[in-house]
Amino acid sequence: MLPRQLKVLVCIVLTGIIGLSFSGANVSRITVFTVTTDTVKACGSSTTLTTQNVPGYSNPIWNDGTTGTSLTVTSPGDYWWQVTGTSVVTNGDFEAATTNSTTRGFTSSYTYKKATSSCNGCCCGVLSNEGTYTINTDPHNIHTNFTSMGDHTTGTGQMLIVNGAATANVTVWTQNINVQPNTDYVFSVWVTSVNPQNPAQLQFSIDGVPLGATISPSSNDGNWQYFTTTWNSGNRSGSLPIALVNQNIAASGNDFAVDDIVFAPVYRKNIHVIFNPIPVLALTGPNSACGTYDLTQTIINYDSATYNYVFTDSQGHVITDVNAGAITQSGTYTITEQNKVTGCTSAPVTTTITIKPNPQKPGISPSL
Ligand SMILES: [Ca+2]
Ligand SMILES: [Ca+2]
Repeated sequence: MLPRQLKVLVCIVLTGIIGLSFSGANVSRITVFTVTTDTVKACGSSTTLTTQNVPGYSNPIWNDGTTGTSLTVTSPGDYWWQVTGTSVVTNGDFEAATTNSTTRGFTSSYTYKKATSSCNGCCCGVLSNEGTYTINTDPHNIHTNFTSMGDHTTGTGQMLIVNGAATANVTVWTQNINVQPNTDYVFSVWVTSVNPQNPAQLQFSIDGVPLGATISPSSNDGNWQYFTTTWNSGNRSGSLPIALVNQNIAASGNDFAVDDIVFAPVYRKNIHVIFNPIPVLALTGPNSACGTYDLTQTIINYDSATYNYVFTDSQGHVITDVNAGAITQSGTYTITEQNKVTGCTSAPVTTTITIKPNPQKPGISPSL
């Protein structure tokens, strides 16, 4: 049999090991310099969580998809916020020069068509054939059956416009990027159909490996939709190809536009929220006493082992000595109680104390 003290020590050590392994599971999912899970201990049933400033990172987003620097939560449990670093994609907004394949910044298995080129025998413009793409400010400029609309970046900028091929697994857009090890990245893109038939079915891929769910914009042309997935680099580093691959094999329709491709490191903080109850303080009263009064006597279920009590008089002065005989003046006194472990404090409660003078001893009256 282990002595009791040793049992307690073993329990503490085991608890520590379990705690460390839980934290370690989180570390693998987050950026190398994010190594902690914050625990927030709140009083009551609601608290507001706030993000930290992380230099070089912006656009905070929470686990429920809301954005902004704060989130009010009303349930205990696990939450996270995330900020995004600088995108490492070149020309992800397609605003750079387009006729130069170097400044275009990406390659494609589709055939590039210069938007201003002629297309002999084409029905509808330079993008009449499946498996072709260009970069332009309006899909209607390069295919008469494509909807006229603006880009996502500014509404007047350029976008990647694609007439999808009737072959699966064709790379629409790919670019080599440098990744850091053990870092979470967000890979995101804005996509819209430019023709309502057979919307595209795109997929993110990294180093040839498909990633995340299929990206399928609605058939509502010009409705830019956001698609995103995250990826942890693990032990990978250096240059890797990231890509958008089309899985739709429909020849009819399957026409889409892409804009604002982002691949950026993300910083995520996990937050574990615990709610502790707010103490409810109840007082007796009004009370009266002869000569002096002990303020602790007015507290129902007085428990100095669990709570710290703060007593103030009607002028707001804190009374440090409240035990027997402390109160000699009539008045309204205010008391709060604070749980010593959780730090949660009750609402202040007031009580009125009336101090009566002690009766004079018979025989010493000056009138006698
Ligand atoms: Ca753009
Ligand atoms: Ca098509």
